[in-house]
Amino acid sequence: MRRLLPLLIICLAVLALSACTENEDSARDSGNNGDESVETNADGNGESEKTSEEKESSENSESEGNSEAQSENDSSKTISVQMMNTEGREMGKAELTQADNAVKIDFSASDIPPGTHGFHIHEKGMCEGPDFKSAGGHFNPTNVSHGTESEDGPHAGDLPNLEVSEEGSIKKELTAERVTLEEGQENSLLKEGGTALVIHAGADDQESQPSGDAGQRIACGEITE
Ligand SMILES: [Cu+2]
Repeated sequence: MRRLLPLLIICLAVLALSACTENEDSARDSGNNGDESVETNADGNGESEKTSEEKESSENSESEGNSEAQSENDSSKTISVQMMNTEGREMGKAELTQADNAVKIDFSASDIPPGTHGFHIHEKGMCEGPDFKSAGGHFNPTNVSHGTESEDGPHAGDLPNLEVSEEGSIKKELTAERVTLEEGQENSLLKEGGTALVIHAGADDQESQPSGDAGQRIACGEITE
């Protein structure tokens, strides 16, 4: 037994050494794994940082968009409309501004036959002479009857007649109470394609359908941005 004892000790020492080496290796492995997992976390953090930056920038652009939309709906906005006669010559103009729940129309024109003329907002912002039929019918988003004398009326685009002087000129301020310049509204004059101001040869009786028996269109102006 005494002879075997040193051998046993050597064997035990070798076993212990090899066990230590294994532990060190495994410790190193686990250390590497640890490093990898740290890297992964770092990447993950980086991505999440980018995402939050993207969120911030998209929030900023959204808020910019809102402020633009607000400025578009600014009540101080004025739309200028040039009125053309059947020969394509400018004979008047209108300045449209947003009032509380209406649109104020500051209108002036010359070179019109004296007398009473029908005056309406038509549904398309396109004035192609000489008949101006391109402007379509009256602006009528709620699909009701024409004229203030109609039970089921008037159209949003119906306006009072124009009284033109012997000199063939007119200057008038009126309020269109059933329309708006605010975009996105059903009754907006600035809807897609716009709308148009139209003057007729005769008076509007505010009763006949669909347009007051006002006769031919003698002038037209596009209401667009
Ligand atoms: Cu008309």
